[in-house]
Amino acid sequence: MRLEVDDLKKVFGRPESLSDKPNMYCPGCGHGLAHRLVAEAVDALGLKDRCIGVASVGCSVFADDYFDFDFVQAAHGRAPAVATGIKRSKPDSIVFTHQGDGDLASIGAAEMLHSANRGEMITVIFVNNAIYGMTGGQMAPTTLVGMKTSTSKLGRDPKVAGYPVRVCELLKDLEGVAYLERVAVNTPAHVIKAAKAVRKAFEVQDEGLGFSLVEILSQCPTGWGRLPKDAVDWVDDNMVPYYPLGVFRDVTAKEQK
Ligand SMILES: Cc1ncc(C[n+]2csc(CCOP(=O)(O)OP(=O)(O)O)c2C)c(N)n1
Ligand code: SF4
Repeated sequence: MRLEVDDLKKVFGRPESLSDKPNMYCPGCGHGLAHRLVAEAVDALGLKDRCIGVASVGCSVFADDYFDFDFVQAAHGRAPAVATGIKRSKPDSIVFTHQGDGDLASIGAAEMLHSANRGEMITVIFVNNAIYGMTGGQMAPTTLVGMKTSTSKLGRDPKVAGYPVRVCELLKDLEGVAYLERVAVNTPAHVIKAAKAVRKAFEVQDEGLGFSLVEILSQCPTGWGRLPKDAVDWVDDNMVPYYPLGVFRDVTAKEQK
């Protein structure tokens, strides 16, 4: 059968909320996938006109360039504080931060913890790649025990550097938190689950239920010194066992983990 142009149906395209610009991430990086999932959720829920993003400092520092709605740039670690100010002054807006693990769990640990504890009506997209990607692959609070980085050449030693911080586990008992899930973007099946989690987090914010955070285990092939195809396996083999995937808190569900 011969197909005519009119027979062809578009089944995949750029979400409206993403700008028509190439991103600057390394091949195989998970940040771009996280952006796409946010854009898809915002479009699906019809939130684009009310959406305001807060970019942090790290490889995603140019996040504002990749979305087609308003964006603010926060200083390193301060994105939840900036998001709090925006949301409180514009309660009808939908506000989210996009933060790496160095940004969120190290210099920004206090902002993350207290905005969650206050139940700020914001959504945090937390991209955990277990390393400081932008600055050259230094050890982050989330770096795994034994993992080699440019500042832990022999592997992270917990006697010296402590243990990797599990953010979802840390936040799950705070009353202000409405939704917490850890997902990954290293396989198609994980991306599908991640898309649902991101959408749920935005729904929870739109319904005014409290603070929501989605932790996305993400590949950093460059920082890890691995090929993109090996980096996706590394997530399953090394990150998922220490950072289990799943819902940690969901005030809309009867049972919590
Ligand atoms: C106050 C301050 N301290 C340190 C830095 C340097 N710095 C820039 S990005 C970054 C870490 C980024 O790592 P992460 O948040 O994990 O994001 P990634 O690049 O891995 O996505 C650091 C320490 C800075 N910009 N400002
Ligand atoms: S260094 Fe890592 S986090 Fe940064 S863009 Fe490259 S792959 Fe992504």
